[in-house]
Amino acid sequence: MADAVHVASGKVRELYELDQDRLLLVASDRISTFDVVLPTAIPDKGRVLTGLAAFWFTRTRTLCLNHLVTVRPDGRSTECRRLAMLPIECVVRGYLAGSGWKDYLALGEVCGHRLPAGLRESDRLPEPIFTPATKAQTGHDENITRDEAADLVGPDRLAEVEHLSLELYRFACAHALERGIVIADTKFEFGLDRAGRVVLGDEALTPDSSRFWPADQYVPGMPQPSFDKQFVRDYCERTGWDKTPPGPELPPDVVSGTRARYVEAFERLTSIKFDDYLADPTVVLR
Ligand code: PZK
Repeated sequence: MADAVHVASGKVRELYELDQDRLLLVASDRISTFDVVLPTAIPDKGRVLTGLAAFWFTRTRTLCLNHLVTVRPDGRSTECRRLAMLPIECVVRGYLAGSGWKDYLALGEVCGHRLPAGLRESDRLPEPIFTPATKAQTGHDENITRDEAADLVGPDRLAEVEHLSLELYRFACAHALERGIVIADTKFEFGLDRAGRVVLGDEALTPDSSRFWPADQYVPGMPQPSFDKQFVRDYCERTGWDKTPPGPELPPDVVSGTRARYVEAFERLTSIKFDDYLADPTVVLR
């Protein structure tokens, strides 16, 4: 990392430039909840997310080009191809949660998708829907219509990333459900390579870029527990924290329980022991 120039910071990740063509994406162990990064880290969270994203990139190579070059021996750093990122977030929803549920309640539709009447919170949708959003500079991403998204990337590009997003989601959703995890929704970010081809970038199909729910506890008609962050949310609610920064420090049992949930998600989805990943992160690339 000696020669890497820092180019950007996300809430829990850092981005460095390696050379003209390659970036290094480093996932920290920081965790955010209710949009606030907490002062306490979850050991190995960054490694779980990095390994999981690399696993999905490897498994979906035949569906879609992606930016993955390799995962470094530290298990938390992804070398990737530099892309010209498209200015939209490609969200796919298979279930009605978050802003999708809010928009459905207020409008009866989500991003121009007319939905059946009488759906309940967390219900599975008849078909997964593509609901693009803008990358808000500050605060929260904002759902946009297909027309607004087409104005930002062009109608042909939009049709292409919509198709790819739906294919990726369908594949991952089926794989995860067989392993007891509902991927309620997820966000993809695409870019263009030098040849002008659409390439999947960022992290994909991780619990930070998706809503993961435990399938064995799925009960529509109410909000669902988060597969990974529920202990953290419950603890934060118990402390009476007002959800403005700074967030509370987490006690050791919440930290260890949350780490165990991340590791469980990794092992269920990849069928690889997390210790084997720690010993050699390239196990997810085969
Ligand atoms: C890129 N981000 C978001 C992620 C941050 C910021 N392959 C790529 N090529 C060019 N740009 C990006 C990527 C990727 N991935 C991703 N911003 C630019 C981001 C993590 C930390 F600070």
